[in-house]
Amino acid sequence: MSDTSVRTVRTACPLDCPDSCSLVVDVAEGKLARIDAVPVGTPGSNPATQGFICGKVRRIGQHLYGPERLTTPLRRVGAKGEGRFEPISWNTALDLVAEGMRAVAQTHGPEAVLPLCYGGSNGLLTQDAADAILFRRFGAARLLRTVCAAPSSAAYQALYGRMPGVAYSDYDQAQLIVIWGANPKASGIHLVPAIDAALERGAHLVVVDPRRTGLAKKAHLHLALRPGTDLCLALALIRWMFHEGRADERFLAAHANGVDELRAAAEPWTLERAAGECGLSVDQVRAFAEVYCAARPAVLRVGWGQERNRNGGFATAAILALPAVAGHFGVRGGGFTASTSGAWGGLLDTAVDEPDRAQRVVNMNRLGRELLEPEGTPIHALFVYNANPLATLPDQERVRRGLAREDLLTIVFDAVATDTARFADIVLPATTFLEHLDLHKSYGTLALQRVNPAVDAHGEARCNHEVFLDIAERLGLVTEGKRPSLLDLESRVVAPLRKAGVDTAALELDGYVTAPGGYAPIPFVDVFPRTPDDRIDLAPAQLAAEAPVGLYGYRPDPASEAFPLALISPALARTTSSTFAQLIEGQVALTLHPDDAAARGLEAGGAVRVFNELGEVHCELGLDPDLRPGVACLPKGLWERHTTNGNTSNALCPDTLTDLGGGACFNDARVQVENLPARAGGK
Ligand SMILES: Nc1nc2c(c(=O)[nH]1)NC1C(S)=C(S)[C@@H](COP(=O)(O)OP(=O)(O)OC[C@H]3O[C@@H](n4cnc5c(=O)[nH]c(N)nc54)[C@H](O)[C@@H]3O)O[C@H]1N2
Ligand SMILES: Nc1nc2c(c(=O)[nH]1)N[C@H]1C(S)=C(S)[C@@H](COP(=O)(O)OP(=O)(O)OC[C@H]3O[C@@H](n4cnc5c(=O)[nH]c(N)nc54)[C@H](O)[C@@H]3O)O[C@H]1N2
Ligand code: SF4
Ligand SMILES: [Mo]
Repeated sequence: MSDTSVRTVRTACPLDCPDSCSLVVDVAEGKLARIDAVPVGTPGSNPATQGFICGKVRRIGQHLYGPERLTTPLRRVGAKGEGRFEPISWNTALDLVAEGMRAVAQTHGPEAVLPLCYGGSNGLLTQDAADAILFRRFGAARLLRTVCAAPSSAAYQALYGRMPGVAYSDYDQAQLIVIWGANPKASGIHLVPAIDAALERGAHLVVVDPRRTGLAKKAHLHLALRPGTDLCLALALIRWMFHEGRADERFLAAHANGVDELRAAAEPWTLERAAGECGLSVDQVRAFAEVYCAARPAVLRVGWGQERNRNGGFATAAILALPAVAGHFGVRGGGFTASTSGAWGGLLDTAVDEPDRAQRVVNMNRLGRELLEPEGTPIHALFVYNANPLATLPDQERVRRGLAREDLLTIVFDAVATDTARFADIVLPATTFLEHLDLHKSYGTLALQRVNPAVDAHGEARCNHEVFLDIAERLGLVTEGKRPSLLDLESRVVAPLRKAGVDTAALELDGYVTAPGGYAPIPFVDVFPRTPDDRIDLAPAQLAAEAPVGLYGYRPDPASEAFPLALISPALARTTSSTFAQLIEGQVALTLHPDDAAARGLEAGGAVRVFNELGEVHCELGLDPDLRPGVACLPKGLWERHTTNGNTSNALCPDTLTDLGGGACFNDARVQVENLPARAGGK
């Protein structure tokens, strides 16, 4: 092959990652030859990219053309879960899916069909697009997409109406950076250079995380709190500021409602009480409070680690309240950064305007329970796309038992043969973002970009748009001539932006479009809360109504004598949730602090059993002195192959819900660890 056959395509990464890199792809004979960041200074590229991308996407060729890639539709021939399939044609597969859905609807009603999707593609044209046309017109049950970000979004929406926060590029202006419940070194790597630049200039860094992460090692102060106690820490800072005269009363009077309610909620949280609950020293908490008030500008990056527990919603709310109480807004580099996905003020939401009439609502965090002991219309058909529920949802053993139901019609539509796909009746091969058109709004920056198809679809893979509309046609839900194209949906998505005066022409020119307030707005200068009265609401009535134990109410640690260790499951640099995990060779170890291992007579490299009342995982043990004692760690997103008995951390995660938003409580898993008797391994 000669070099002249290589063409170059500009595109953007719509994976579930906050950074949304602008990419350049070299294509040879329709296949991926090379993928990398657009070089620094390339006109129109998302400035956050800064000329580099993560290793996962640089090696995405292994995912595109690896042995797990699905290339044809498949029909199950073995028992459920056994993973024996035969290839079938697309026509047969689509007929079978449509007939199956019709048959379930005739016998049990359309709400017995549950579409299940989450973060596989964050593109605006691969979810809430043609899928919404199909499932809403069909009358399927409605999925609450709560596995991630639900409690944070509820808090952010209620306090600030999701007002945009501080851009990555403004971190180098800050004198203090607080990284709270986030690990940008793995999960949003483009924030790291700005933090490094600020540190070089003499800025202070505080990290709040039960692990001594890479950034925590560089921090001036690392608060290795007990998981799930962030609410106590944030409220203690708030109380201290009010008591010590450090609260910015003028800013609060001008811009916030609910100040007295917040002050009252914080009142019980003295530094001593919070330190006790968080497992920190009083001096550490006081030092944090002092530096947080003294340094200006101060910026706080709130991640998702603090939300994945029973107190996650109010923890995020109290953290987001800190810059308001301290008066940190109004200067470049001052305030907070949270998800930017709602920062477009409703101008960029969905491609379709289809009423959702479903009465049956299913919280995805309870999938196992809903499949086995339903709280409404029983589910008889499950359509999985953009998700890998067996690997990613809580209470894995229940999910697996649910998927194993012989009477459940399961369709799995994915690019690779996931663990979930093994339980399918019909498997449909999907294209990846390098093979189809999409539109992507970043959730860490304020860039909207077009995702251009770069390489040929591998095998017979097809994109979500085409497949959902093909099924809809077979079910008589879309009539010929009324079938929208991808470009139709794209223009519907951007229409409200155009109407609001935003120039969207850049999308067609490989450029990015930014939100109405600009790419790097200064909060309280360029942008303001999007609440009904444009003020911060520190005591939102809707949150009070939803709260299980009152506004900013704290629920204690669920640990017991039998299960004393808190299991956390943070992100791996090598995966995006469960995506790309098939490329991790060998098994993955559970890590413990050396003291916790020694107390149990466990050794590094030994086979252990991690267990609680929900399930058990058999795997290898690793020692990690950077872990807070009392905390065990087994990363999220693993596949069955990564442990000896096929269970992952999700088998130990309860399907209880967060205080706000119905979110997942992954980090409320409490476990015990013991040596695995020699014969207990294997499955
Ligand atoms: N133990 C534990 N588990 C967790 C968490 C935790 O903290 N602890 N956190 C979780 C978090 S943060 C999240 S966001 C969830 C993610 O949960 P999921 O969304 O279930 O996980 P992903 O790995 O993102 O799965 C996406 C799947 O979609 C497929 N896909 C990608 N693009 C397309 C497409 O265009 N079409 C179709 N049809 N399929 C496509 C991918 O190949 C992949 O298999 O997992 C949660 N799971
Ligand atoms: N490489 C990579 N990048 C990703 C992902 C991935 O899987 N891999 N996932 C993407 C997705 S879906 C999401 S939602 C984001 C998540 O982005 P982040 O929230 O940055 O996710 P993590 O890297 O898991 O970092 C969370 C940190 O919180 C800590 N933590 C755990 N429990 C607590 C707690 O109770 N309190 C506090 N303060 N900290 C706690 C963990 O030790 C961990 O270091 O990242 C996205 N980016
Ligand atoms: S996963 Fe994140 S860091 Fe990697 S290319 Fe995509 S946007 Fe960039
Ligand atoms: Mo997530």
